[in-house]
Amino acid sequence: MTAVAAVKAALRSQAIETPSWAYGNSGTRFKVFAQPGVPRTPWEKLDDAARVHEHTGVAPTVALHIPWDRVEDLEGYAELSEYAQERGLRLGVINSNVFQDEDYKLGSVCHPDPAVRRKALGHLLECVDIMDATGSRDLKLWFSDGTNYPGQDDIRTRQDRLSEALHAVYERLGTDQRMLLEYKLFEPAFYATDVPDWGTAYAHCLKLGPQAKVVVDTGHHAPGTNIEFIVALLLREQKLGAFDFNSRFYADDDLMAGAADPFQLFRIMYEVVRGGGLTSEVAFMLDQCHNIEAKIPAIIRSVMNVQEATAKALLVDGDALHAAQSEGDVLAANAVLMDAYNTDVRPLLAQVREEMGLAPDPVAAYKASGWAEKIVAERVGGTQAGWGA
Ligand code: AOS
Ligand code: ZN
Ligand code: ZN
Repeated sequence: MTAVAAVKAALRSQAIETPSWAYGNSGTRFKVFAQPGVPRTPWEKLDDAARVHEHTGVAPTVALHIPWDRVEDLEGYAELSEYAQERGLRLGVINSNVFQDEDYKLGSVCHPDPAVRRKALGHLLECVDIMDATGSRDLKLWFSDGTNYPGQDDIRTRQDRLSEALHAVYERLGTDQRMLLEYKLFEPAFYATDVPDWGTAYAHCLKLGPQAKVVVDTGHHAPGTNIEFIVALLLREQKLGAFDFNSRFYADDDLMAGAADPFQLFRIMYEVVRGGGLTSEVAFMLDQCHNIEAKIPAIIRSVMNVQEATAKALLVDGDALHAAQSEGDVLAANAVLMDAYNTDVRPLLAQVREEMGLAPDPVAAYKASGWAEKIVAERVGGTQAGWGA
């Protein structure tokens, strides 16, 4: 296989998971701007996700969020999974939610009250039941747990409580299932988050075993953090389970992946390629919200941004880079990387799409499809999906 053919093959087989919540209404704590045509049910979210996959060819799975995508019972989840399959999709990562109940004011699995901890654990275990029904491999755990004031609760005891819950969930996993632990520097807790960084997530996952992996959400770091270093290290330790891609200017902005800092996304994807992480062992998910822009084309654009960063990473001339690095030629080594980054990969990706039988420009194809007008006309009445619904 020629080098270009190998790059194309890698791009064809890449899979980017879209989040069900990105299709619903979202906003900031100041205002949620509702958009016409937004899905009212998990089924309608899958209809929209199918459009993203139809036009990009690389977004075959959809992450669910419980309870935002709650259906009647376990049979309902199995039906939802069939519905997805009929549309050429599969259900992906199950996202748990132990942050939206009154009971969780002081935390969930780290809460000082054992009854609240039991309730939170019950939800996490229920999510594994749902995974059994949907055929999902991964459970994503993000905890809003933390404290706002020094002394509010005992930092170390909270780690013990966290560990206890994680072990209980781990034991419940089937042999082919995994749990993905996400970290976040701050928010909603402002003094001490219980899983604030990759080190904490890694330490817990290491103790749990091989089915526990770390999720890197690109928006969850302090400004200036070298995220690609974290990626390289986690891959080396076989502990990188997934990405939540999005981009940020300030904090957890959840803007379109690759929009604010495409160079950072390239550097991350380079470490993924370098570390052999471009496989199904790493789930490449988007975790974004489209507050003011049209949702489906924004998701398509985000998928394309990840593809572009991946294509550039795949184009890095490994031999030339290795030679320059071995000779200690700093400038030449940097130039190899920059050459790849500065390559316009849009024609290559257009070609890849045409070879897959797709239109070369997915956003234009979506616009021409009439789907946006159709959903505005048809999705009348009912309650639109959105944060907390
Ligand atoms: C929260 O900040 C996170 O990024 C999570 O990944 C969260 O689970 C996701 O946004 C769905 O609620
Ligand atoms: Zn996330
Ligand atoms: Zn986040």
